[in-house]
Amino acid sequence: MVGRVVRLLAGYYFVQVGPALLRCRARGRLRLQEDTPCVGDMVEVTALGEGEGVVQSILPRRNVLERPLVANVSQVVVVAAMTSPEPNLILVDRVLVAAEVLGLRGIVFFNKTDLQQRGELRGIYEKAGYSVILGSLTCEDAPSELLDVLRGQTSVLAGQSGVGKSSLVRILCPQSNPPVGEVSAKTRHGRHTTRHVELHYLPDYKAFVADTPGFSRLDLPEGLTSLNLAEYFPEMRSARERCRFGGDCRHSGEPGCEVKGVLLPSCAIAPERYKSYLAFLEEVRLQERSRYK
Ligand SMILES: Nc1nc2c(ncn2[C@@H]2O[C@H](COP(=O)(O)OP(=O)(O)OP(=O)(O)O)[C@@H](O)[C@H]2O)c(=O)[nH]1
Ligand SMILES: [Mg+2]
Ligand SMILES: [Zn+2]
Repeated sequence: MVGRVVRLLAGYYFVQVGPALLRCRARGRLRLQEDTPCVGDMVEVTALGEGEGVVQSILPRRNVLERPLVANVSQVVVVAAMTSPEPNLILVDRVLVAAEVLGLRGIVFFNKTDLQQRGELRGIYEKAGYSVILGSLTCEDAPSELLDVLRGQTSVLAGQSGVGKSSLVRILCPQSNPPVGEVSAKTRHGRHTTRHVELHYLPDYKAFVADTPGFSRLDLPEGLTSLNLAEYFPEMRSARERCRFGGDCRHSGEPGCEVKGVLLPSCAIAPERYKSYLAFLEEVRLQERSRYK
């Protein structure tokens, strides 16, 4: 039968097969192959009874998000907080670029509106075409907009430590009860409470949600070049045809550039997003230089 790997722990693969959770070892031959199962994989398992089983093979993957590592993802929900911790928009944009490279839908959830309201954050990402949800997890129910976007999907929650990823999973899936950590009162940083990726099944929504460890750094995905980077900023894609240099423009101040001349002055691209773009462009250029040396 076919199930889905939801958790790796102490050499065991926990595989969700319908409503049942099987604790599995990988079949010997599979362990020798380079490809070992990761969270999110669809696998062929045989049950041994008593909730145990053996993973026989991994079914072909639709995609793999590298960090956090989850296979067969349909969308990425970037979680940030209004405050505690302060939102790190460059980090949000890193996750969104990683989602774009895989062709995954990106959603931004700004949590902790009970602590601070920052309506301006919405526009930055809506202009780029992303769904933006502002809300709070202090009530018993998750924001309804969030429930709507999760339905039927495999969503990865990704973001800094302390933003409320596990708090959201607790509300969605009370029986799983993942640990939730305090945010340090002094530094207002989270404490890296979640240590492993774990997929939670929400039968009412026919959905999977991956809780993941928070991070404060994230490398850009492979495959970016200084000429294709703008393709992964949806609000900059239209510049490709319109820039004076067409596909040869890096949109960093060239004369006749559509981004500098039209998109930024008309606010079609938010200055915060352009700042991230320039920071990523610099990173990609450095990589290109060291590669061709
Ligand atoms: N005020 C307020 N606090 C919240 C809200 N959501 C979560 N918190 C608190 O924020 C803290 C961190 O929440 P977690 O759910 O552990 O954060 P996380 O993103 O899972 O963090 P890591 O596992 O470290 O990556 C906890 O003390 C939560 O109670 C919210 O909407 N408002
Ligand atoms: Mg957590
Ligand atoms: Zn340009």
